[in-house]
Amino acid sequence: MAHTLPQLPYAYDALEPYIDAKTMEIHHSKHHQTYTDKFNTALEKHPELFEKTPQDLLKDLSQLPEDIRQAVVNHGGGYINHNLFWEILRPGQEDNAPQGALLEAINKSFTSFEAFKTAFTTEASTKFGSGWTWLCVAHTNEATKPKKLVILSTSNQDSPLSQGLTPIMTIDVWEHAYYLKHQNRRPEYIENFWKVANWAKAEELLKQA
Ligand code: MN3
Repeated sequence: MAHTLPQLPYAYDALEPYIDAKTMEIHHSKHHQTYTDKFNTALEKHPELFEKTPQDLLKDLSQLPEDIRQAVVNHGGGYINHNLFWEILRPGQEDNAPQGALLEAINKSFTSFEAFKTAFTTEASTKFGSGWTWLCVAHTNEATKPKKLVILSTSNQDSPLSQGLTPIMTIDVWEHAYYLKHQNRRPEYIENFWKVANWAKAEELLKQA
């Protein structure tokens, strides 16, 4: 079964004024569709891999056939990274902040939400070139509670799953994610991202990790 472009869980204009409708439409219907199509094209050379989840394929790159390995990293990564990105956005709120188990884990790992926000913003603003900045659960051998969280960036469409990390929040810092509205002003886009971050979804992903 070929992978399909997921429907957005909200309308293209639902994140206005923080993320504009035109950017959402092009990002989802053109960029994400292209990753989806090229991911399927790569897997068609080894159709048995359609039976695995894209996440499982990206968790162990060494098991992938060499002739499609980079295509799966690029387009399979692009496919699942955007799937996650749409899910961890939601219509904006001025006083948007994490709660509960997620806030507890953030406080434990970064001392406070404000310190976390500053560190994540710096990471996303200074990521050179195209890529993603992530909040991930770092897997440790012992059952760490609350779970240890880390901030990191990856280039291109590389997934943190390939590094043994589980992403729970992310921002796309490719220019296609913000150029129409913010042009070269990435910090302004990141500032707006905080208004539409879906912390409830991130907390759900934390609990599953
Ligand atoms: Mn993108």
